[in-house]
Amino acid sequence: MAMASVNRAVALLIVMAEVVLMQLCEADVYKVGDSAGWTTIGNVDYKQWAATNTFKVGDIIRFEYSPQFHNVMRVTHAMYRACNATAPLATFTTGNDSINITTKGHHFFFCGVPGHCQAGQKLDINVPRTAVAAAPTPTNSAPAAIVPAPNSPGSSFSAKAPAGMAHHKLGLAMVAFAVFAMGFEI
Ligand SMILES: [Cu+2]
Repeated sequence: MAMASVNRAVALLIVMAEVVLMQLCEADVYKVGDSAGWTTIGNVDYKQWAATNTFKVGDIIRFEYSPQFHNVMRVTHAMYRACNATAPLATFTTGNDSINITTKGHHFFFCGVPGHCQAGQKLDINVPRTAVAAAPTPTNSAPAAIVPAPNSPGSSFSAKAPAGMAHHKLGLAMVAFAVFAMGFEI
């Protein structure tokens, strides 16, 4: 009888773990500017576009544009503010560029064609540092969550630590323990 309860608890735990994993791994693809794409035509408000989406680590940002007229440069915050295209961190020129978001924090892009960034063809993708998905949060936040992560060169705005991920795992462990304990009581 007790064994059956434990088995049921374990089955429940596996289902819950799968749900959490699905939430973590489900990557969305965002086409920058939606139907307008990556352009200077029509005064697309990329700030507004970014604000209406919720980005997370694992998402893909796709820039679609005519490579004759535009490009994509990944830049630092300082370069982004100044529209300084002299030393981008990366340059993309295919006209259909998919960029993987691998860290939390801000990711800055603009078009490197002279005048285009100034005209508003610039994009700030912000991945919130706090987990968006509702996860059981332990009341006593463990210091183990602080894990140093490598910064991308030249950018001081990339993620400092995958703290959300660590919290997630800690939360999952707590749920596992709770379910397991319940299983024994029943
Ligand atoms: Cu352009």
